[in-house]
Amino acid sequence: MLRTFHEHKIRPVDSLDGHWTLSLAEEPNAPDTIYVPSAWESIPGLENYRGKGTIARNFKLTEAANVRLVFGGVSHTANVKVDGEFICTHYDAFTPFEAVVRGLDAGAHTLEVEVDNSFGDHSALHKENDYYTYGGITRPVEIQLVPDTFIDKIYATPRQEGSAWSLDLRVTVNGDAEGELNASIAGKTVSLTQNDDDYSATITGLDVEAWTNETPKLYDLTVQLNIDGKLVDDKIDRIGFRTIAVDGKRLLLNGNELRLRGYNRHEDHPQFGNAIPVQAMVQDLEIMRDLGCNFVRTCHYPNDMRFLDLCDELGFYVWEESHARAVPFDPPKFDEQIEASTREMLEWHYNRPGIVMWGCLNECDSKTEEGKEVYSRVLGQLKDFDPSRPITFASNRNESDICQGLVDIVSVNVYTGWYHDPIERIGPRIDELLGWLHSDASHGGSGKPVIVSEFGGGAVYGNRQRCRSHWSEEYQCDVLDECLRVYLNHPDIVGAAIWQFCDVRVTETWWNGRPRTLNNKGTVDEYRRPKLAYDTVKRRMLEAAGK
Ligand code: ADA
Repeated sequence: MLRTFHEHKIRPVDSLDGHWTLSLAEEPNAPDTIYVPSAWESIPGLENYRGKGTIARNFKLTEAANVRLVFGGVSHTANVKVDGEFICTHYDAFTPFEAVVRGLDAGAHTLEVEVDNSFGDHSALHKENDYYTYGGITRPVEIQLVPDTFIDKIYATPRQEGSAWSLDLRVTVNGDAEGELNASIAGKTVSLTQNDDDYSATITGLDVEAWTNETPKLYDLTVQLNIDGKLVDDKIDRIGFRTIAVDGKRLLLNGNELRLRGYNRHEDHPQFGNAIPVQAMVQDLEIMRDLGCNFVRTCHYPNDMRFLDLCDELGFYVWEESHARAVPFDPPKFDEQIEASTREMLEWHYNRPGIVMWGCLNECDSKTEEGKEVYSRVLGQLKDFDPSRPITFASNRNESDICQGLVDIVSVNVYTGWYHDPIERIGPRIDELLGWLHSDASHGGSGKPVIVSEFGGGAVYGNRQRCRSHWSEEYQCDVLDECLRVYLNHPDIVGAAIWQFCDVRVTETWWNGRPRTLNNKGTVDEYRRPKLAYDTVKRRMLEAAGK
């Protein structure tokens, strides 16, 4: 299943997860089957495979039908063919996509996905980096049978009106037939009005409980499509009623001050690559909850839809960002690929209450006029699509950043105590940076809320040293203790996200400065074994939460 709940009661849906055939262009001795979803690096012998492969299976239709194939994620490029005919291509491991094939006959059909995880000019966002680009169909796949005209996307935006709530709805359909749409939630049903490109309605006077991290109450929203008086299609999503707003230097959730405490988390696991099973996702969130966190940043790309669902269910505030970590802006495919990653994230993840801000372009060029043009474009894309959420990006350009006028929330990655300066400078350094930010010199950042979006230090699991040197668990503990003491209690900082939740694999080119070819800044190691810092982080987080 693509989600943690059923999205349809009327539309027939089947999972295509399971064993598919595998053939790898440059590895003729590879096994001839692979489980979907998985990363091919988890197959013995393929730990370092980078290149092309074809992953295929058959599916059967009992009668002629229109088929909608939905891929949660293919890493990183997919060319989809049905019965040998090219259907669509998609780039980027981290956004879902669909392939619609109309009028397929009854009987058996082949589905082939040519997958490519190679680097080069064809890939501006997936490249050698401080995290790993795996290969394969790494998220679930579904087959859905759809009528000629079917429900495509639902965009639901909650609004608070005193003690009651309302919900603005926009629904798109795929197909030409004139239909009638209705939507139901929390005991109310409305008909939607047809506009040029979509359908819309506002459901008012909803007597619902607000969504917060302590009361993560979700309500089923059901949209149904009737054509010629006959019910032909449906789609269900889950809505949490909450608002998120910026008020001067503060962040407000449902009108109340919100402070964020948590982690940056990569989708990475030594056994599963980026194809993390749902039970392991749950455990990651349970660990973060135990640590006293309420916040997770999906660095540096959109996450698996099931992980976002779990955040909604368990009550985690999420910063989700489109895919880009410290990439240059001039590769031939950059403009097209960053636009698509950003648009697809917004289209597929819009309704999640957990997501309280959108981000983009982590640690890119935010200090030149050319760079600013790109920031302005991508941040503008986020804001135009969704004015209901604040926007941000994580900057490492310090006092030379010129893009802080473009965001609602200023976010800074600060590694005092690790890459530069001793631990004693953690407090003074953030105050220097805030001093600059709230002055005229900051190009428009003054007076905005601030998140320290990355900080921390590396520790190799098991490396205990009484001399507390770099890479020891003791040193990491000292850095995090001081960072959390300062950042969690600072009146001008609304959020702090430790870099990072767990140790993660990096590409081979990053071996220098990355012992074990892992980024070792996790509070838990790659197998989620707690390091010495675990209890320190927990104490500081719980203190800050008043627990
Ligand atoms: C940056 C970057 C992270 C990671 C981190 C580090 O801030 O955003 O992806 O590379 O540094 O570990 O140095």
